[in-house]
Amino acid sequence: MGTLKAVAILSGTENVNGAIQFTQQINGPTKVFGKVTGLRPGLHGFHVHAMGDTTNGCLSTGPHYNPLNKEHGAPQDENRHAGDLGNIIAGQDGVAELLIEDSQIPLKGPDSIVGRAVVVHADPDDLGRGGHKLSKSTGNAGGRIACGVIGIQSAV
Ligand SMILES: [Cu+2]
Ligand SMILES: [Zn+2]
Repeated sequence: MGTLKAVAILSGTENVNGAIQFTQQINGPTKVFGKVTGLRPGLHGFHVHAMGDTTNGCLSTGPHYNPLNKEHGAPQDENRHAGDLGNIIAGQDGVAELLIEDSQIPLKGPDSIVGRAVVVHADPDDLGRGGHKLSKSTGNAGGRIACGVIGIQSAV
């Protein structure tokens, strides 16, 4: 049994940068870990978006990855986009270190996230609960301040 590995190098506006690693044991949950720098302190929406296309910056990564055609939600919700990974939290130094484990973002198979993109947002994701007209589609997380395409790192 091997471990699948993928990586996304984030870049964007306002000097936001980061590197996010993904690992998955065959048929297990995916671990997502890494660091994003240059953020405003506080919460920032963090998602897998559908396209691995940065032709027009983070805008061309499309909507939240949603192979099951659900509504936007929190990572622990039944009704959520597969790409809904919640928020990352930056400290006063503007650095967010994250460690997420999630079962809806495999690195292999028909719903694989490889070739799609990770996006960090300007604002907090309201997890579908904010009552805003965008809550059920994007969590009203504001602009896309950094993104990176998820690529295969190794599959041993
Ligand atoms: Cu997003
Ligand atoms: Zn979503």
